[in-house]
Amino acid sequence: MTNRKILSVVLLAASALSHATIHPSDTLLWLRRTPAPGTATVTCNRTTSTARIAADELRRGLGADLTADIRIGAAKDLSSEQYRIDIRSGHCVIASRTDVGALYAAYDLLRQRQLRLPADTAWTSAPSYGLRMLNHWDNLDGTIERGYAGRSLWQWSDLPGKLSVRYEQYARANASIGINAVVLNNVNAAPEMLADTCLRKVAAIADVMRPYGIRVFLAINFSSPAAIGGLPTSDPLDAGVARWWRRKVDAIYALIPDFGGFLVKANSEGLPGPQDFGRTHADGANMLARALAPHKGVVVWRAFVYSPSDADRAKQACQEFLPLDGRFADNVVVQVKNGPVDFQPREPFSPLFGAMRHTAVAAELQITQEYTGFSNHICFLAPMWHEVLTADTHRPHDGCTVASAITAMAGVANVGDSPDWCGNTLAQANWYAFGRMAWDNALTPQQIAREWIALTFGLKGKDAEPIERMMLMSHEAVVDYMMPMGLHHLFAWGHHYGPEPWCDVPGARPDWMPSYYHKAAPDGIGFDRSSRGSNAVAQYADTLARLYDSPQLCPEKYLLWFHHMAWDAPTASGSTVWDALCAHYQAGVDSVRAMQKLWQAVSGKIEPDIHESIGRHLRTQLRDAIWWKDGCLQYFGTFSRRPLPAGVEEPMLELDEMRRFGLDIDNYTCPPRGFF
Ligand code: GCW
Repeated sequence: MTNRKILSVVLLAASALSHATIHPSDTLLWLRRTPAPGTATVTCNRTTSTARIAADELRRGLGADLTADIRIGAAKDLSSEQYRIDIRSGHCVIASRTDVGALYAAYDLLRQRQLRLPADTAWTSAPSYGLRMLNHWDNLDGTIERGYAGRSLWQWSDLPGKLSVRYEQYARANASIGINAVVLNNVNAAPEMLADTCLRKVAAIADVMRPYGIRVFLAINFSSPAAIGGLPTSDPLDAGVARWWRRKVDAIYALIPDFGGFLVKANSEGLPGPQDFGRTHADGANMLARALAPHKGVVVWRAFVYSPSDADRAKQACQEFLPLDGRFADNVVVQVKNGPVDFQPREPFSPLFGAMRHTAVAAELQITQEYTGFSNHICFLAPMWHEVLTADTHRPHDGCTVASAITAMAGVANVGDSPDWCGNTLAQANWYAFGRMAWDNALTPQQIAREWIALTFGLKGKDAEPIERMMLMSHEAVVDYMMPMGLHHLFAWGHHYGPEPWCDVPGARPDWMPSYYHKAAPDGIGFDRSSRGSNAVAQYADTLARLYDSPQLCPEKYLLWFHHMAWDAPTASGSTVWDALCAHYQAGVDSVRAMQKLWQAVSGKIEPDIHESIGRHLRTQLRDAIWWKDGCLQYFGTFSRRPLPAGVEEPMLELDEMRRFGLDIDNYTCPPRGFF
């Protein structure tokens, strides 16, 4: 049998094992391993619902060998969400200023107990950021934009009368990792979200979230005054428009006294915004901020903007937002995606971090795997986020990281109504990691992976090692088989799953075409953002601009992001650009095989149906990794006209065959039948 045929048999067998049952413990996420119920003695000096939840969690989860005393309000020296835990006397004392501080302490204590902390310990913990928020891209019709775990959690037609049990489970999971805000709906927002009937439904969800310390936000459509208010305009400087928003906001707070505020996507991808009326982002944001300020609400204004006209999309957010630095109201936070383009498998950090010095800035990360293989591929995202958070912006001086330049973290949720919440068990780790990093930005991916594996599978030390290694290598694997060396946006049109670097849709926006980004041609590959090209490098601090500007000094992982390189140009590793590119694609495929072996090594140590199900995901991932490698290398090979170097496997599929199914969204989960 040829290679292709052997793989074909394996993969067809794999796809025959479709849809196994979900393990019941999956629904409990990382909270599944609490010991015997009702055994611990816990006292608490408050009776609010939040305090009661904290005490009940400890009663259920602590075990009989420890008693606990929760003292809320005593610790005046602590900040509002901070807590102190002291178990040195063999009796546990939890001190906090607020009841939500005690709730976070309870979850932390349970986590530490499962991780087997030393018995004589005391520690204090406070969040790195005050706003730790999930953004749902959920629509009112129950669909989720870029969601890969079923339909929306929010059962709009049942609300406000009927509450799904999942709402409270969701609130609990979030609180257990410190998430304190959720935006319920898609940033591509329907104006109807603000209709009175909808707001009553939102209020019912907010009532469930409140005891868990979670404030509800809504994404709004900027033209709501005209769309649902009957006004002739939505111009933010129009007095009638400002009045309409004030009344709307007052009405929301009458229903939801702790409402968080608005998330706004404006003048981006066809959505309305202040620029439609000749106004700036600051004009728009500040008008909303004035309406929210009396209630202590905030406006989270997204910086994800790009227009079809500009020569380099990566530069546009800075061009639009930097001139407005310092002009946003105090209760406005500008939310910036981690990279300058769009949640690609790897991007350098957005130069807005560190540059917006007089504006509150949030980092927006994507937990849902729009660009990293959906919930089909195993890709632990903590290493990518860590890379961004620890990047040195050199602004205002060396050593100032992205983590220190931001005041909030937002994550685009990967949660849906599927029984395992996220599409597969391993994808739950990304939700967990986001919360943990937003609480403590000094945590490393390894620490988070260890915690999560222990909490989820009950495995530690040597037993946990294969899973830990698999998780920690998975992001780099995805980068290697999809878009190594700084390549980006090679995705198939529309669905963003498989490769389509050859995509050419007549009449489409150039910046929606992969060729805009990879610029592959007989003379080489990559986007020239150096000082000889679009000069996007100049948006970074001088130290970085100099580094990125030089093809010799630029880190290889960003080489083709910043440079158009000749195919034969040498790279830092000594090989040519073409050979290095081929080696990365092959390494991606090899890494997935290595991940399969690591996963095999824990068979028998975790629930069989979960093991089986992740095994299937990995087989799909291997198939897709080969699809990516073969598609990209063969296509780029039409320009490089160079052979595959030694060690790189021959392609399994002809380029023409791949071109045929590249657009076929229905086939993307098994592209294509009879492929191998
Ligand atoms: O990455 C792109 C997605 C869009 C999304 C947009 C955004 C919600 O493909 O689906 O729209 O980003 O972040 O606004």
